[in-house]
Amino acid sequence: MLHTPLCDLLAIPYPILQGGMAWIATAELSAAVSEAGGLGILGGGNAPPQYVRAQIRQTRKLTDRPFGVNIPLFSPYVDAVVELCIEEEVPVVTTGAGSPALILPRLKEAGVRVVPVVASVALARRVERMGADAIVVEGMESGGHIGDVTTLPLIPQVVDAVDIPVVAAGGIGDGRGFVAALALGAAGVQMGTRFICTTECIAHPNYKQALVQAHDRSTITTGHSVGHPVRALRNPMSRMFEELEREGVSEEEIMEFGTGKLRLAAEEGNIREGSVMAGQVCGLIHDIVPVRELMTRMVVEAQAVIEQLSSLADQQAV
Ligand code: TUI
Repeated sequence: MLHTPLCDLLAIPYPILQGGMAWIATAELSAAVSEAGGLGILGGGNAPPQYVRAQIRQTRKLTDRPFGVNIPLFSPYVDAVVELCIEEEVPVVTTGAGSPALILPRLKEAGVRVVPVVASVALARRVERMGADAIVVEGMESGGHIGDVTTLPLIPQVVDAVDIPVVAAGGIGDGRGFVAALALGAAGVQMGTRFICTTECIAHPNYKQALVQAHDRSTITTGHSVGHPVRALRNPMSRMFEELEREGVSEEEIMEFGTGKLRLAAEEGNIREGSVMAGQVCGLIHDIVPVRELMTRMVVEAQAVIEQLSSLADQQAV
C-alpha cells in the first residue's frame, strides 16, 4: 500500500520526503523522518562545509537508514559541499533554487542519487536529460524560495513531460494532499512546512507556534524585484521587505536586508524581525507532534481517502 517506484529508487518504505530546509532540517529532524520510513533531507543552506559534514555524521549516529542533503545552488560553498557529500557517501542529494547543470555530472559519476527541485516544465525536461534520478516539482504554495506556478496545474504538466519519478511539493500537509499528489501522477510527496511542526525539529518554539496559529492567508511573497521570490509569514520583517521593494531600494541593499533573517527566526525565535519562511499549508497545521505520529497519520489518512474514493467509483448510477 502506497508503495511506488520512488520507494525502490530511494530504498524507503513510504514515498514521503522531508524538504531540506536551511537551519531547520538538521540531523534531529532528518534522522527521525528516515527512521519513520520516509527520506529525511538535511538542509545545506549556505552553511560552510564543516557544518554540513557534522550534520551528516550526526545523522548517521541517529539512523542507519538512507537520507539526503539539500544543496541550494546559490550557496557560496556548492562545490565544497558536493565534494564532501561524495566523500561521506551521502545516498541522495537534492538541489534547489537554480539549475544543477554544473554539479549533477560529478555527483552521478560518484554514484549519488540526484533529485533536483524544479518549479517549471522546462527545467524538469533539462534535468532529466542531464541524468537526474527523480525530480521534486515544487508549486508556489511552498515556503521559502519559490517559482511562479501552483502545484495543481504544475505536477501533471511535468508528469506528462518526463519519464523519471516526480515528487510533488507545495501545499501538501496531510493524507488528502498526499493522495491528491498521487492522483496527479506523482510517485511521492515532499513536505517542508508540516515537518517544522514536529517535536524533533530544532526550529525555535516561537517559529512552530507561529505556524500553528497561522491561517490560509498568513503568508506573503517578497523578493520579486530581485528575482528571488520568497514566501514567508506576514510579519514586521516581510512587511518591511515589501516596503523597501516598493520604494525601489537597490538590489544590493535589499539582499543585505534579507541576509541572516531566516536563521534569526529559526534559531533565536525572533519571529518579528526574522523571516518565518512557510508555505500556504500553514493554515492546515494545528499541532506539534512527533515525526512518527505525523508519518502514521499521513499513511492512515491516505489509505482512508483512497478507500473513500474507490467506494465512490464502485457506486452504481441511479
Ligand atoms: O530552494 C528552495 N527553497 C528555499 S531555498 C531557501 S534559503 C533562502 N534564503 C534567503 C533567500 C532566499 C532563499 C529557502 N527556501 N526550493 C527549491 C526551489 N527551487 N523552489 C523553486 C526553485 C527553482 C526556481 C527557479 C529552481 C530552479 C529555478 O530556475 C532555474 C533555471 O535555471 O531555470
